[in-house]
Amino acid sequence: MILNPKLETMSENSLRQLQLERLQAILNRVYYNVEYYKTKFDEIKFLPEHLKTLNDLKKLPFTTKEDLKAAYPYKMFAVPLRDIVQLHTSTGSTGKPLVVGYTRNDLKHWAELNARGLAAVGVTQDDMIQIAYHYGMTTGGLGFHLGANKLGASIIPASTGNSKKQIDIMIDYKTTVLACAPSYAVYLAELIENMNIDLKNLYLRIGIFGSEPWSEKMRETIENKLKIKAYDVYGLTEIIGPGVAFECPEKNGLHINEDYFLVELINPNTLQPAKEGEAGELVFTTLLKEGYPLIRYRTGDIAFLQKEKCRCGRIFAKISRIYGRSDDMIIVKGVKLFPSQIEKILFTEENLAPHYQIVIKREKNALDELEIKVEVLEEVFTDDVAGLTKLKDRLEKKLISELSLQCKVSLVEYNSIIRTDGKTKKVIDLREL
Ligand code: DLL
Repeated sequence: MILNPKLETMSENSLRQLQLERLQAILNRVYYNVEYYKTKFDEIKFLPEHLKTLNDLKKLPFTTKEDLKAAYPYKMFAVPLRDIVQLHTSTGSTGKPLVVGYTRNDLKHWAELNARGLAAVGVTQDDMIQIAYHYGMTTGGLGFHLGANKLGASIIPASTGNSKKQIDIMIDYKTTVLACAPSYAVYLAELIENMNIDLKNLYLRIGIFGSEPWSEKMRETIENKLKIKAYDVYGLTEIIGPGVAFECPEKNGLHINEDYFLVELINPNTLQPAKEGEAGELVFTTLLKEGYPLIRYRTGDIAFLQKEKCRCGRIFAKISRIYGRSDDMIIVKGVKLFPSQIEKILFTEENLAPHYQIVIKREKNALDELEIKVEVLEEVFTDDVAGLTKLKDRLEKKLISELSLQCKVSLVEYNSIIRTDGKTKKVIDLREL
């Protein structure tokens, strides 16, 4: 179902006109309310009224994650704190997280965007939706919650974890829609299989999965094991959380909510627009955000952009699945992290050599496993076994606490991690998506 046909199926001309008006307004808002943007625009002598066409946006500089980090915690906010009604934070950056703020209008819009995505794949007020994204500082749980609430579906705010209980809930409360990370859906499906639960006891019909990369093969596995239809949904905290783009029943790309977000695709090396038909880095400009508006934000996410009209009737352009990242962010069990975060913790210890490798595995029937192999200095490795065990335990504790993720540390002999003359491969991802 198309939740908001007036907007989702408007003509190309009306959409571009609406985007232009909203862009002019948001440039004014950031120029006069966010010091960072005023400085950036002043450097190139750009005033908001200089924007006459959508193409003029290209004159403005990109905003990067580094810029947002430097603005910690509130310097990117475009309204006084008294107008902010909710805060969220992103995971995945080194040190302090990014803090994003929502005004009451932002929350209203966020609800609309997520409701569109849910309606698109057939969720209605007759559904019982189990939201097994984390409810907390990250955006998954509460983002879907707002959307499902707007739609009038019955919400089970299950949050993450406690998998057996999730399955009990699914059966007893007659869940019809499951929203969670795709790797968690595979895990739950395999657990259901291993527990010999007859699928007749389940009422599930739709799955809405995002927040990490997944593949057509994973879609097939989930659909076959749970006998549901599985859909992709994309978003990021900085832009709003879930609700940036969603799949429709055509299942060949995710519609960007283009009346809220202006999309560009760039070559991450040249920073020029990606060539027609080429993959590139997604760049978004928020068109209506009040609390935390961003202009030309480089997401780091690599995808294709499809502009042909979709058979579902929506006008909005589609992105392909996310193929990778232009930086080295990795996503393990839905938790986003950078090798530099791990490195920083390792180097708080004296007896380690500066050589490490991050290995990610996914055994069958299991969730992702994170192993950190790190070399110990030659003189330390041989003598003191008890000392090594203590070092390993200490490192594991620090890493688990910093990353909020279970992980195993393996202390290895000096010189056992292969050196190359160029960039050493720090991340070995053995998962097959
Ligand atoms: O992951 C928001 C979200 C929650 C989206 C629930 C969908 C469902 P962050 O934690 O800020 O926000 O992480 C954003 O996750 O830049 C991508 O690299 C990755 N990502 C999000 N959705 C997808 C997806 C949420 N469908 C980062 N496919 C983004 C691949 C995804 N990667």
